Amino acid sequence: GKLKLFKLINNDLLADIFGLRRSIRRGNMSQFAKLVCLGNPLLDYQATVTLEYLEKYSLKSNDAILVDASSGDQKMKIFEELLEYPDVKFVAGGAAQNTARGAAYVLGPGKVSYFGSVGRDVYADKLLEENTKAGILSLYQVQEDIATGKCAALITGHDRSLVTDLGAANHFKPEHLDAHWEHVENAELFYVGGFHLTVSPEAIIKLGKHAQETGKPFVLNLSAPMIPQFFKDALERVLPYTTHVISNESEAAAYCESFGLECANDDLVSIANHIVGDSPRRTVIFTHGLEPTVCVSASGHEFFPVQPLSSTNIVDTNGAGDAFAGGFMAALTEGKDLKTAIAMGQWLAALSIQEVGPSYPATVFQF
Ligand code: 26A
Repeated sequence: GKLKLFKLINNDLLADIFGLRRSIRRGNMSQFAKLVCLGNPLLDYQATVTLEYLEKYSLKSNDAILVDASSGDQKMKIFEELLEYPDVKFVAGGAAQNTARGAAYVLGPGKVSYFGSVGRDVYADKLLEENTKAGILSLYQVQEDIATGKCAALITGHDRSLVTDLGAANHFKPEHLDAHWEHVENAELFYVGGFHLTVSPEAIIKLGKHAQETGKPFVLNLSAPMIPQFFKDALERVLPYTTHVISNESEAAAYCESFGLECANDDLVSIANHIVGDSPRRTVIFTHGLEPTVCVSASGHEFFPVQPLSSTNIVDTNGAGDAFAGGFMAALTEGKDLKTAIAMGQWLAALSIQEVGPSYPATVFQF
């Protein structure tokens, strides 16, 4: 297994990663992380289900939706039903938190911190433990009376349908950033999950303004089709602060429709150009499954082919996009160029796809 994983890594990239690791060993640890992330911390309930099960709740096989726990949404039953599944697994989730773990996996301890809101419960203990193991500094806001958020990751073949009850994650407040502002001031770059647009656009804008004033990179992931579809206004308020926007092809299509673009919804270059707008410094990166990654900025567009993973090596694709962003952010954090950042994103995504859930192999750097 490990040897196969190594084959995935091209030599330059390997040298690069070991180069990074060496610099970590030499470097002195600072109490502030270079990369600061913001998102919704969730615990994933992951299980393989049938298509009939998805149909019962009118779920699409590859999608992410929100449930409203307070309105008696039938889909809340999913969390109880999954407890009866023999293969149900509880894994750390939350899209931006997965990305933070991915970046820390490459960068080593002390380089990544993460803001989000959790409850005071065993779920939060588990998430904190996973973050700590990964070398992330967790800057959680803790809600005394609201449970930590959860996400049912319903796997069918290579697809995953994500059903989220945000819980405590929905109560993150910008004031929590103020309370830890020294971590923001000492950061060198930021990563924000688009999913957080459903929670606190104000918190995102607070970080975005700081990034803009100080000239630090500010990276936003579109996260899911529902973000451009149902949170268009919030997205429009946040986009001006972004230096990089990461998205996949289905989020791009949703953007195209939501913003009423004239181009076809699979014309990724035109859609990306619209997001770049008249910004001289914004880069848009569209992943496209096994198709080449598309990269667009004011200076033009480029395609970066993906090395396909054989279908037998695919365990599940839950978190693949988050892992791409993790590798990409690790490279940006180390000041690497765009080409290297995309290669590292593709590489970490391939590693994550071979693990259960949004996870990374434990032993890839050791024999
Ligand atoms: C606001 N919503 C719906 C969400 C999420 C989410 N993370 C933050 N906010 N819905 C699903 N996820 C996470 O996405 C990961 C896979 O990309 C899941 O927790 C899962 O780990």
